[in-house]
Amino acid sequence: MTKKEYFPEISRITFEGPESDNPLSFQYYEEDRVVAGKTMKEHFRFAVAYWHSFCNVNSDPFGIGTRNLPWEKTSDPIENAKFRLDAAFEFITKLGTPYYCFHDRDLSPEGSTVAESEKNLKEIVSLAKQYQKDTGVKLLWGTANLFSHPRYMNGAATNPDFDVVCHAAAQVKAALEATVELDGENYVFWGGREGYMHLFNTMMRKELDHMGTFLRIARDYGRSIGFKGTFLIEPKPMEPTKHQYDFDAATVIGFLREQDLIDDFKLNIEANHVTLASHSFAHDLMVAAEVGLLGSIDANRGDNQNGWDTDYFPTDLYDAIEAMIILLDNGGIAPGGFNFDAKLRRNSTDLEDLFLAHIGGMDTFARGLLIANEILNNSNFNELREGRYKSFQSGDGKKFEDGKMSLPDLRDLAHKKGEPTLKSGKQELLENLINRYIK
Ligand code: XUL
Ligand code: CO
Repeated sequence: MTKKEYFPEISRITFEGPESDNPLSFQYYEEDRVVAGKTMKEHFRFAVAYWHSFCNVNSDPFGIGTRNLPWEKTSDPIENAKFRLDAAFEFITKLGTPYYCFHDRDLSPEGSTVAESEKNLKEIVSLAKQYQKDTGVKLLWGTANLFSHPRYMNGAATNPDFDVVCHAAAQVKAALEATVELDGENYVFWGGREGYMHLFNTMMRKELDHMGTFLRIARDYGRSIGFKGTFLIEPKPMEPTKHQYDFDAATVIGFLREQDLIDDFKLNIEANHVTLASHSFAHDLMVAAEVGLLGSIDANRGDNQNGWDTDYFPTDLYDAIEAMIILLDNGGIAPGGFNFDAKLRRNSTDLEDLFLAHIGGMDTFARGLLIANEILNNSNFNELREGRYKSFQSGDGKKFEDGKMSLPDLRDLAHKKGEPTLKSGKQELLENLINRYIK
């Protein structure tokens, strides 16, 4: 890509290694380097989030935007959408992520009717298809924005008004078609306003069933138009609602089982959403991975001093190591990936800041991967865990696991064996072990 219209000072970001002091280079992310049998590019399948990177002007509830978007050149929103696309592909190819992700309304503006919105989206999608072909950049996932428009103030699929549910369906139908047209590998549902603001003006059971019905018909339509990828639900406990139905990984897994969606849906785990639910990022990754439902990752982080979804770029090495230990054990993330659902701070106003932020995120995970791989290969990390359960490997413990023991059987064993000896959990040993590998 030789175009230099929007980021003229910046050329393709390359790997220069940890010794380099060039902030516009990768210190750890070396896309072709093979680690644990796969290139780094294949491990992460990094994606740029269209909304934060190309639409967000860094406004907050207390002030207007501070970020100048040079692609917002005219008063015609469709023309701007085309400039934005041009800028997006210039940025993505210079950064070198293989994927991007979008909401329908990030790509093209809402029209005054459903048909006009559909026409706008189709027009930009046909251009995006050409950009993808020219650059080799691919679509990790598409989604529909069912939370910004005032009509969704009481929810989308769970809105108490059926007319709103129909509008949500129209948007999902068009967004699914756009995703299929662009060969998207996944499709995301983030239920931003699928929840409640007050428990007693809400029929929670009815709304959950509506959500299940909505997701089943969306899945069926997606499959009918040739979508072969994974449908993903992105848990979040709250914000913008007081309570969001897709609270955390465990809640969503229960819902998918109850609603007969488990074969087509997996989870898109976002770090800052998990911490909002008072878990660690690693916790929800593990909850999803252990039942084969870890679909994709929205990479970002919260702030220990703030209780909201700050969407910082991920720079916490320790979190990245924990995540990569789980990812390596999981056999990777494909066909999902790592989408930077992260935004610049309001006072990050230089054009290069968008590059610096992504470079930091990619390097943090690449370094995390290298360290996690060392830990798994060269230490007794997994044996420490497995060893704690060795009493279930054979004999009566194994019989219990196999469901072949009754409560009285166990009582008799307890009586016979007497008081168990205390066995250390070795937590400090494990924590020290991880730190020893951070070099
Ligand atoms: C909001 C959020 C969304 C979803 C897609 O917190 O994470 O951007 O990722 O709708
Ligand atoms: Co997200």
